[in-house]
Amino acid sequence: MPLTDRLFNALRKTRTSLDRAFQTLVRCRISPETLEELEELLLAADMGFEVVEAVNDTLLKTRPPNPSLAVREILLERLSDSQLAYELPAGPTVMMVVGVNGTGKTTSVAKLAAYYRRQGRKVILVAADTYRAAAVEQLRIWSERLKLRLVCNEHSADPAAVLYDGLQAMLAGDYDLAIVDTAGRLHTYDNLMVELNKMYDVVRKRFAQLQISSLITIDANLGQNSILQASQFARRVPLDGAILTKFDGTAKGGMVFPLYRELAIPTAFVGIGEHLDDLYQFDANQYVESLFEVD
Ligand SMILES: Nc1nc2c(ncn2[C@@H]2O[C@H](COP(=O)(O)OP(=O)(O)OP(=O)(O)O)[C@@H](O)[C@H]2O)c(=O)[nH]1
Ligand SMILES: [Mg+2]
Repeated sequence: MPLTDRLFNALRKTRTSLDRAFQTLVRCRISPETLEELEELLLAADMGFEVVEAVNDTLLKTRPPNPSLAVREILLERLSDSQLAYELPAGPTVMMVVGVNGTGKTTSVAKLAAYYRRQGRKVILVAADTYRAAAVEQLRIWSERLKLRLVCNEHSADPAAVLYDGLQAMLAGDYDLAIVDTAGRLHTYDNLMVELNKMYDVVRKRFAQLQISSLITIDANLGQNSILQASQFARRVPLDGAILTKFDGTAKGGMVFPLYRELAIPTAFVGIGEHLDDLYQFDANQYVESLFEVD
């Protein structure tokens, strides 16, 4: 099944309940009371207060005959700033994948490797999660499946040292994209955040010729707390985009909006399953369409 169809399926729950709310609005007059159902649904889908306020204001002010169309436009407009779209730098690049524990970093690293290899990039993987032996093993299995070079060092507890080795190997070989798996960390653990900074310093100071691009993985099921976590990460390290993981099986498909509007983090990819090709490159138009087209 094409990825767009699978995104459409993943958003089914959100879409059908939104549609029900729009039907109510068409049947009854648009008023603060009748808007309540729609408001609750938008919040339950994690679209955030900014979206809810804009929807309320516009619908109350203009009372459009087709509220669904009006809301579709509001949502599209909110994602249309192309300056904020994610793009991987063209030259030799270090892609850091960071995020809270269990949000899908290692799986996403493998999916990204497959994705960018298809785009013609020469990919090398770096296993910089030195906390768990199983973490390196997990990425090794993916690297073998993908037939990609993996740099790891089971004997070093310092992820910055592993990263250094990985980037040396990148420059020595014919690679132009190093994808780095990092350990899961909570933004509240200061020493782990300092460690992450140290990794960025390795790239900036020792490999100044390489570009850095960082993606944060966010589990779509975790709700508003993820926004707080992402904002804390963003204060400590540069974030260029988000991978919303576990979109399959969630009714919370709206995180894209607060991430973009409140934190200026564009959604770069959406994870829709556990397999290598279950990675959808985010497209705002397709995404908004998927929230509205009624099946
Ligand atoms: N359904 C679904 N499962 C996913 C997706 N992405 C990751 N997973 C699953 O989520 C679990 C955790 O994924 P990992 O990639 O190990 O997460 P992690 O962030 O590397 O975890 P730590 O290294 O422990 O912090 C695994 O069982 C994955 O198969 C997704 O898009 N959809
Ligand atoms: Mg991991």
